[in-house]
Amino acid sequence: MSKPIYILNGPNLNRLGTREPEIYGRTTLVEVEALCRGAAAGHPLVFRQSNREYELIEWVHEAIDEACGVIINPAAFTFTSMAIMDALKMFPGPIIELHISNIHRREQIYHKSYVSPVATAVIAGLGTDGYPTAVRSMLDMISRTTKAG
Ligand code: DHK
Repeated sequence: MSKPIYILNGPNLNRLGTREPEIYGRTTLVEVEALCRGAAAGHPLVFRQSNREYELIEWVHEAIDEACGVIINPAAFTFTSMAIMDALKMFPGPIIELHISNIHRREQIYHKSYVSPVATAVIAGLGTDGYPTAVRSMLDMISRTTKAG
């Protein structure tokens, strides 16, 4: 059985669909999870959301032992959390940092990510379509590493 891909979502993303739809769109987090499972084509996924920083850190620790890859939308913790950055540093597999909006086109406070320096790749600005895109990219990265042995 393949190890699952962990998809972790940070604060306020539980309000996706009604939260600032002009920035984040009208797709709900439940619908985003379904998009991810569709793109995973049967590869196991663990899909979670929390407004608590410590919980996201606990899930990254869990992923160190359980996951083949991590896709993380740290939301506002992107710009504040060295703790999440330090946790991700310990993850041995590929990490995709994901943002629904193009953070680099937004206000200055959204420009410096603590996660990007430890991520394999960053996806930003594709809207919620960024999630299934990240899943497909993660599957490609995993199959490449598996082939490389
Ligand atoms: C989501 C958030 O909640 C913001 O704090 C980030 C990110 C952007 C997103 O685009 O998914 O700045």
